Amino acid sequence: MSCPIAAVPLPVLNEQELAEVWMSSTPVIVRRRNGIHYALNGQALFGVYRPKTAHALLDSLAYTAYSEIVRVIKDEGYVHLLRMWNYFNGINEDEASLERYRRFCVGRYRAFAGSKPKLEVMLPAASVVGTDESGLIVYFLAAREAGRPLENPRQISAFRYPVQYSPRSPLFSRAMLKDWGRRSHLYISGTASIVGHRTCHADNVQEQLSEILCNIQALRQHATRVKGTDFQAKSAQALFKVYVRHAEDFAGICDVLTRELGEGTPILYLRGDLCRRDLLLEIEGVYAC
Ligand code: 3EB
Repeated sequence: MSCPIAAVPLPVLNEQELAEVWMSSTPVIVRRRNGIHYALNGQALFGVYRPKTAHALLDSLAYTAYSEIVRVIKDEGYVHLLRMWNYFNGINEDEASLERYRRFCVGRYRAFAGSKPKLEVMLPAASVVGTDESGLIVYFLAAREAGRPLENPRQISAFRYPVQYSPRSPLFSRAMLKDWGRRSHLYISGTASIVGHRTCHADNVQEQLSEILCNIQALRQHATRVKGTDFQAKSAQALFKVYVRHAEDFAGICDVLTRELGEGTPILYLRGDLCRRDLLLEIEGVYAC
């Protein structure tokens, strides 16, 4: 069976097409179950979920997605979710009087709260991005052995946000630290211009970008402190994905990021919508050292 592919319908803004590839240095087994196409290698399980039907409200689709994912990783013995990527259309549009992002949060909460009583200590890092094409797609990385979720000292944990953002809290952690033997990875969630729980610089994309870089810097510092591994080191490798709401902001963002992160750092730019209407961009990444 061929390896799982997550075809995410977000336009690439880079001049040269880039693809994200998760590779294993040990042999991989590929399986398909419950709408999930997945690969496992003894340490990690990478999976892609697509719903069989789209005829349901998004909370119900998200509930089913997360329930099926949790069932598969438990059956396979890769119970620790490290990182989730979630993409669906109409993220800021109302569906039966509730914004679809909030419906997504409600469904995810119901699935997680049902399977994880002490969820605050084991939530995966995550990204949620809006597409133009219809449909839900979730891809994820899970492991046999737990990682360590991290919160951002500059931000209120999303699972403690006030109720104004969603009737059920967004269940994700700001980052996930994971040891893979000799190497450690730091998975950074989709990071926005949010300090405390509030959006900052609602109408200024360059200021949002600076705030995001501060948030990511704070996470790296925090990870270095708790782990003793230097994610600040020059030798740490990094990869980023940038979601941009307005394609016309791409050039200005690209200029600054190339300068800040260095010419050699791979950055994939995608056109997508974000969880709050006032968010103009979000950045996620992986550090390895
Ligand atoms: C935020 O910090 C911005 O609901 O899983 C970023 C990453 C955001 C993940 C999620 C939401 C999620 O609240 C939005």
